[in-house]
Amino acid sequence: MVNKKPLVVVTRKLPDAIEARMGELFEAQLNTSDTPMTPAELAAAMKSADVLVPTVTDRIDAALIAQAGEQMRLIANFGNGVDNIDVAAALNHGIAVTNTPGVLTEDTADMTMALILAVMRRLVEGARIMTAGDWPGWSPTWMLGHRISGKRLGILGMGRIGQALAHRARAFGLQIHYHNRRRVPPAVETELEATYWDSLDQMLARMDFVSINCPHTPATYHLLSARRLKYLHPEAILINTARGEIVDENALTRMLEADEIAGAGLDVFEHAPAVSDKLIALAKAGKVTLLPHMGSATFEGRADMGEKVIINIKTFMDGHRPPDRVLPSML
Ligand code: 8YV
Repeated sequence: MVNKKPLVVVTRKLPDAIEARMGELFEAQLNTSDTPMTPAELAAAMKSADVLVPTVTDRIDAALIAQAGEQMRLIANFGNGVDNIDVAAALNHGIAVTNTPGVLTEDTADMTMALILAVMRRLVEGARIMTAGDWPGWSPTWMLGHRISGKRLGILGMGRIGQALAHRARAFGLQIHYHNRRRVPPAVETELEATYWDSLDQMLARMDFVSINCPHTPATYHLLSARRLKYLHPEAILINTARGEIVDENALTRMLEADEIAGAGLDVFEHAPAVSDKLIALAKAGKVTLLPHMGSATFEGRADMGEKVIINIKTFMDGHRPPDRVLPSML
């Protein structure tokens, strides 16, 4: 085993340069067609590979992990969120888990800001009018949106992405509020002029925009439940670039339909890739902006994520602690 290259099964097509480097370092089994692997194919990979490189689209649950062969030692997730993996089951099985934090922070924060702008200034509706050739000409009272500057933004989850969003939002004149498991250091609060809310309920009731930037864990599943969503006022908009499961999507949809909330910008969905007809109808009506999980979709971001995956595998296989180990305390 010492000189043998580890068998690394990669579940989806990765950037060419990353695949090429993986081919040099490892016995890499790539998925050049990018067809998502079936549960049976994933089980076969768990039985034969030393390392699995899954993505958000692969469900690595306890039943799958139970089928892992003894040689399987590392699940090196291509992605920051690890809610696609039963981490506790993996660790119990003696399989380490790594992720790719830090390198998609700025891109995801950009996309969050983009969604705030899109919803408030009706960017998608405007662009659609132009591509349809339907512009009747300028009018003083047509295609009006709402001013962003001076409004209150409540950030749910003040980690790396939440803080990167706060920096951007301040430049747009927004007032920063946040709720987090732990209060951030005073120096960060001072720099961002951020107001901490111990009570999520109370924060929700006072915000113009709420952005979800926390990970999806058992503790954050439906954190924005039907009960909590009711705290939002009718002019508020909700932005989600984290995970769909954090919001009760049915309850949110009902509130949007009933005009109990003004709009939403969603990059993630509770049952992705399925998106409900009701949400699509709301998007057609210009009430919500929907994106296909594009938060970290930049060439640079995906290359950096791949590089992190390689470093995690290489470090681990060389007998060292990989830089991005996922520990139970992080979940
Ligand atoms: C990734 C993400 O594209 O990293 C994450 O947690 O949500 C996305 O930006 C995806 O997870 C890749 O697996």
